[in-house]
Amino acid sequence: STYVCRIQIKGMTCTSCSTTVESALQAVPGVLKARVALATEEAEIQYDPKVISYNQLIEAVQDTGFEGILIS
Ligand code: 9UX
Repeated sequence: STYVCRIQIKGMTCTSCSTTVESALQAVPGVLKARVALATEEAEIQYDPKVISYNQLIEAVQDTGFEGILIS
């Protein structure tokens, strides 16, 4: 089974920023799909909760240098 979560991302100012975060999330084991929208400052991530937790997803966002906040 898979879960979907959203993470608010602060500090992105250009599409290169959002692509950086999106690519980083897509490379994380357990992530099936990740989209990052610059306009809404949100990531939507489909993931396998047996492999990764949403706290670890937020950490993956923080590792790119942007601030990630769980919203749902
Ligand atoms: Mo361009 Mo986004 O330097 O930080 S990648 S603004």
